[in-house]
Amino acid sequence: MQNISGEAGDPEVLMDNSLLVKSAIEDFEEKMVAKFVDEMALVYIIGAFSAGKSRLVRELLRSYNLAHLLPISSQDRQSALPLEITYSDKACLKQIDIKNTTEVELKEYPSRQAQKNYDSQRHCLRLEVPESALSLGDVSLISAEEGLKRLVMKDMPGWNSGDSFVSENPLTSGLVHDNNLSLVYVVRANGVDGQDDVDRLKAVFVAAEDGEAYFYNNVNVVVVVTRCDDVAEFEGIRTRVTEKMDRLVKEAELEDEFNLTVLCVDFGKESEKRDHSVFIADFWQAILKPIEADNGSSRGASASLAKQVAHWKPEWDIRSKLASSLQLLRAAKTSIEGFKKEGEFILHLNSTRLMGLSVEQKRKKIAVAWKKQAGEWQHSSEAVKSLTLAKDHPLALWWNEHYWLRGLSLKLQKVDRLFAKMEETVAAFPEKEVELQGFFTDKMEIAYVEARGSLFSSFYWVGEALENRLKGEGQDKVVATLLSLSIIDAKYSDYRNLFDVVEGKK
Ligand SMILES: Nc1nc2c(ncn2[C@@H]2O[C@H](COP(=O)(O)OP(=O)(O)O)[C@@H](O)[C@H]2O)c(=O)[nH]1
Ligand SMILES: [Mg+2]
Repeated sequence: MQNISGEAGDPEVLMDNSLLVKSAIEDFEEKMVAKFVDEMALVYIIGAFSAGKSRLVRELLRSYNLAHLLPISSQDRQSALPLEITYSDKACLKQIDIKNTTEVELKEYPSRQAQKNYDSQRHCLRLEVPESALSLGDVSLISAEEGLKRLVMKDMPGWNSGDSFVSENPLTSGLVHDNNLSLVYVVRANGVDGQDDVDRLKAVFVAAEDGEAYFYNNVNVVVVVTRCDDVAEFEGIRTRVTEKMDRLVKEAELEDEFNLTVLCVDFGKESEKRDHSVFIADFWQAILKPIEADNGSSRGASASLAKQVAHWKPEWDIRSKLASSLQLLRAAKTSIEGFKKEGEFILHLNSTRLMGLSVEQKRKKIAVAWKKQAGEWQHSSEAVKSLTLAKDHPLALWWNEHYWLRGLSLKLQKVDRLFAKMEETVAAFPEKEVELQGFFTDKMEIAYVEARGSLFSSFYWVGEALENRLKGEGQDKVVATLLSLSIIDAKYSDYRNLFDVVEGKK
């Protein structure tokens, strides 16, 4: 999955600032990614027993090395309970009691014998995998609910080829859901021309036409023809499947709302571990077709993340706090620039003009002249504190602790200290005759250079860059820019520190 930090496995050694920023961004992403809503898009995988349904699931998920959690695919009838496959960050297999909505985590895929102890109407297995194709982003399905949606594929127990379809209701007999994204029909190459599955398919199409089985945007059917061991036959098989489907669809009067993809594949022997990456990519694309338009630009983890950020509740809007932060930085800049003018800390005052005054009067006069030059400086701690984000804000760690306010308060504290030092120095202005400019240069120069250097560091330029770039921008862009700049800034300052250490400056 693509993420903003985008550098999992980066061989480069990360240093302090980078580690802080990186961990804070990961924390942010974790908080954002977890926002899946309950609404799901369903895709049933149907077909006769031994057509290759479970094998299809195994092949789709093979790269995750979860062999022990995957449905058993063999010549024997294996599946008794329906298996749901859906998205989660972490792989796991659960057995769900639909009625009680309870679930138990399983260590391995249960044998058919073990599955038989449970009623297939009431129980199902659910495999959760970090396959990004199963995470749909914030697409709109049937409700207007906002949030990330998951795709759920259901590997249904197969039927015996040749059995006629007796049940009147394809919904209760597990051929189609009442609310579908797409339907996957798996058939062996040598069964394509047979009549075995015709009644069931037709029942599905009729239910779709009636509206009993709802499909988002057209009835999208993906036919997976397995055991197609001769590439030369692909074209012919595709044509025959298409003609057959067209005929059934026409009989169900569904032809205007029908969308078909036929994929031919030979999975081969399991032990061969063939590469099916092209087939897999085609497969995901085919079942996601109904939400393609909605999806196009918004799919992918970072795109959906942007969409979520753009829809944050008003209390989470960081833009005004950001603007206040930048204002503080600007005030610090103005103060530092006024602090020393034309090379002097107390311009427009010299020893001659202090002659004849008592020490209190001298100090008072210096204080007034200095305030006039440098302006008022409010100690920064209260102002920074007021910019803290609430603990439940997804960016809280990044903003409050690891980067933004940390950087801001470090800079501002230097200015605080500089002003405090100046006040002390003025208050300690000596009774005896001293040359005014020389006295202040002596006492203040080092602190001043340090505060100035510290303020005008990479963090300051991040603020400057933001100021120019983010006027009137949406929050998603603001957050994305902030996070990317923080990565660059952290890296830069780490290298800078390292360089200083090597150069002996630290
Ligand atoms: N050679 C070959 N074997 C396949 C193919 N598809 C499925 N099989 C095998 O056919 C058997 C039945 O498949 P399975 O997935 O269990 O069928 P299901 O009943 O539809 O779930 C298993 O041994 C699979 O490995 C294929 O394309 N080529
Ligand atoms: Mg199976």
